[in-house]
Amino acid sequence: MLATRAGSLALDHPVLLGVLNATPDSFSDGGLHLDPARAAAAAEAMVNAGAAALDIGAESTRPGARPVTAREERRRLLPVLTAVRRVVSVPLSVDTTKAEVAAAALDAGADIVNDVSAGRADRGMLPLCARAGVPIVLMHMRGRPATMQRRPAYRDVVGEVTAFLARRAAAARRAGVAADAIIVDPGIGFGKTVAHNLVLLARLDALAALGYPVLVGVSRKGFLGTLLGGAGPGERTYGAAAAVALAVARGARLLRVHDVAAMRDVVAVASAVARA
Ligand code: HH2
Repeated sequence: MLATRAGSLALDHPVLLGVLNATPDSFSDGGLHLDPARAAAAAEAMVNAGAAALDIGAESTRPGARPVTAREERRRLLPVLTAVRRVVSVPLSVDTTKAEVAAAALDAGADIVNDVSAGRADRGMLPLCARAGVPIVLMHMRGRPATMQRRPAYRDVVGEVTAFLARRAAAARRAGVAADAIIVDPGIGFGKTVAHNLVLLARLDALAALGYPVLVGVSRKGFLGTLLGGAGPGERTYGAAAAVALAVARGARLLRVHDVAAMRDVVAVASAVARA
């Protein structure tokens, strides 16, 4: 179970985290949800379609993305977050690597921090989550978004990613984050080749064995396009469905997705089979 200020997520069944990007440049939904009213409508639709929580970000982390300042990130994020908070009661996570942005988001009604740098980008992040008593997602990334896809190399990608997340979880606990407020994520697409992404998904059980709930984000990502012969982000839903189903079978507890209605059915069936 994951306790948040907006209620608990019972993670005995996998749940969906709907993605809402308040960015002009996200790779699949850039520009769609910068307007607070449109974002709020999209948030309501995702919750009605079965999202147990929503993840709101204002800085794209797609390969090659340029970093934005904390000021610009707050300027994009806060009106959207405030509008979404007014219309939905599910837990909201904020996708940011900056403690200043996370703190402002927590004040505006966010309940969870999703840090793709696992607390490395800003040393204030883990202490902030500890003080606020909010859960944090610790994700593995090799390098930074601007450069992470330049020749990613590992000797043993599953071992290295698992060891990294164990170290970051230990750092979070040293900073005062409760053990049951930690979520780990292999960071599909973050400094990884297609083969790395596939083996991480195939061996997700190794990550789950750390004992923290595992979050996986495959939705619309580039490795699906490669496997599907060059399909664009909007044509990757069935491919994502296969990856989500297998991730659920290997122990994923939170699935970060754009296409909530489709993935609700995928998760319902995959988790029923996994538990049979
Ligand atoms: N993927 C993206 C962004 N944030 N956070 C976690 N924990 N795990 C992920 O896999 C993950 C993430 C990238 O997807 P998206 O938000 O759709 O695109 P962009 O980074 O271009 O905004």
